[in-house]
Amino acid sequence: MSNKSKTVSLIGIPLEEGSGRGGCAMGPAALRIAGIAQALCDLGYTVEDRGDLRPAAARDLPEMERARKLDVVGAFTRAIEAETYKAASEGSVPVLLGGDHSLSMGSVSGMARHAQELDRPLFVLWLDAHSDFNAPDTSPSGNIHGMPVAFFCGKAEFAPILPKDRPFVDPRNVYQVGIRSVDEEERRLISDNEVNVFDMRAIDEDGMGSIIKRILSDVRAADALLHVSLDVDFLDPDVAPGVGTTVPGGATFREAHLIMELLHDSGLVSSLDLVELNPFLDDRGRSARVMVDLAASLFGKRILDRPTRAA
Ligand code: 6HN
Ligand code: MN
Ligand code: MN
Ligand code: MN
Repeated sequence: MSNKSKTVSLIGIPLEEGSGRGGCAMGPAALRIAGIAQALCDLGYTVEDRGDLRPAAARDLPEMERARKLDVVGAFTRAIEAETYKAASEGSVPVLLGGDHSLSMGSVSGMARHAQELDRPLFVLWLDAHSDFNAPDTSPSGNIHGMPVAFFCGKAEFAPILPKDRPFVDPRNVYQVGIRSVDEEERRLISDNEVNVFDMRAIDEDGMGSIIKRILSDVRAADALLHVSLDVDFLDPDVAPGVGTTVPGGATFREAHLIMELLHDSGLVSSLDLVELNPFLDDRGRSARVMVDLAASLFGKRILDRPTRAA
């Protein structure tokens, strides 16, 4: 992504039905007001804002008690999968402006389809307080934003949302960083499926830089595309309070920026989700601005120029 002649496609996802509360639907507007387009423009990219997706609820998808608002989330998943796939196929970097985390069911699935066509694997870097690996039958809440990773790995049973021939992501190619809240059943699922989890203790012990460099060398060795999914609650609530599922003990401002700086230098990132921002809970736009600033670092904003080293 160090090629500054690249096009970035902003795709607004005013989706909050996966989160069980109101507010995330205002996320795309807040990220735009916080200056996401200008920040990327200033770095030399061609920025194309594709507006907001607003699909009608899918009538073929039933309301499931353990997967609330499946008709809305499923309709979004279909629209997001198609739009993300299209933007990536056209050679641009899709940036999803969320919207709750159920949007990643679509964005990651769309990137998996794109990667399959290139005959390359898709790796996912999941920056979150939560593993989001519940299935309808394990979820304590029934909120689909706790299930996207299980969905795109083909491990969660829903009514059929995407066509059967769509590829899943290998859970062993999913790297989760920042984790500090995992439900009882979910704990067993992530370990049975061999998801790579770096919890907050691992970060405390080994340091963020060395963990991210290890992950990036795996991605490079596999010649994979890398999708990055950034949940606001990855950050410590003191840094970013504008989210419905705050968990204490999260990443610091600098830890998060270091990840983005290393990701940029790696040149490996193909696509990005900015999710779970709830402007109704934010403190005068602070969390929206932090998310935009992190995106800018991922796209090449830096403190000082330095010789690029292999990550
Ligand atoms: N997120 N594990 C909890 C649940 O309801 O499944 C919380 C999920 C949070 C989801 O923050 O994107
Ligand atoms: Mn760059
Ligand atoms: Mn999440
Ligand atoms: Mn979360």
